[in-house]
Amino acid sequence: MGAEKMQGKIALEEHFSLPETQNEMSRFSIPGTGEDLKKRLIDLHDVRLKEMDEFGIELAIQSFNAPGVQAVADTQAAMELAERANDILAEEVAKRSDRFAGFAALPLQDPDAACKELTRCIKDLGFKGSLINGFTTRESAETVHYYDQPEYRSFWACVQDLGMPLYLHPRNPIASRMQSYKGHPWLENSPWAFAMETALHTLRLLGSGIFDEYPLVQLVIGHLGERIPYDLWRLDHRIRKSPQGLPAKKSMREYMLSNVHLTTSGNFYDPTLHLAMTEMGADRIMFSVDYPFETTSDAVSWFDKSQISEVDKLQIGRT
Ligand code: GRE
Ligand code: ZN
Repeated sequence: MGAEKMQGKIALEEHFSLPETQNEMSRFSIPGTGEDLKKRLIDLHDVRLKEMDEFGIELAIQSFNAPGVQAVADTQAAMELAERANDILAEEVAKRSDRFAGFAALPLQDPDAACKELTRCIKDLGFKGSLINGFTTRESAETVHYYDQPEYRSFWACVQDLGMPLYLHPRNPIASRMQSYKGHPWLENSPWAFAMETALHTLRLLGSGIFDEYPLVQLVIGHLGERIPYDLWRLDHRIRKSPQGLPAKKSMREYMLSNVHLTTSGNFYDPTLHLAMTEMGADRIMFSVDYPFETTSDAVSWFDKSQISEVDKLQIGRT
């Protein structure tokens, strides 16, 4: 039997913010905990690190809060915010590079600028990849740019050349597409809307043929796959019967098994993990918390005791 408390875990959907990007998140916080959440988002070296020590997380890859740079309509402002967030993160990570690493925030309002910033973050700042908060807004708050659009092909070439993963993180649909949630605010944000939006974006990417063109690109999606593993069989089953001009050469399952990894962020439940492992294999699943939107205690007290083999636990938790 392995130790009950696993040491040396690595987590990779962990968030920080800057003071100027905190307001957009206040509506997500649980009433009464807003100020604490804000403090936790700014802090790296105090409570965050103490909890990592307490719960056996050796390394946590940090990323800029959602929707962050993706929601900045002005391209120049988005470029400046990304650069600032990445510089500050690099500075903080450098203080404890044994415990923290960084994912780049990228101004996808301009695909070339995003490639330049990603190159800088990986080559000069030592970041481990990027984390993108869903589609990008550009010019006006009501625009939506998904990365299967042709203007992003050069960006995907850049991601492949640099050889580092891209984490596709949730955001809400834009206001004009939230009609279906009207009167049901409990379904907005993290309970449901985040996953629907992120699953749709992921499936758009898989179906668009981007991974035929750039087969080495590795996407990461959180929350044990944003519901996709559960429906993977049905997706391919129905698409096969009615492909409707699908550009991609392979099945969704094939892309999931060659181009996508999942994390356990905010989804701390054995049956869901078992299903994800059955569909994806333990080597495509990685432990994460989603700090500070989730508690380290909830994530770890579940994961350390989850009913999986010690080999799988090590694979998912660290290797
Ligand atoms: C997240 O970034 O993961 C997040 C939010 C807001 C609420 C929940 C959540 O930004 O997981
Ligand atoms: Zn998150």
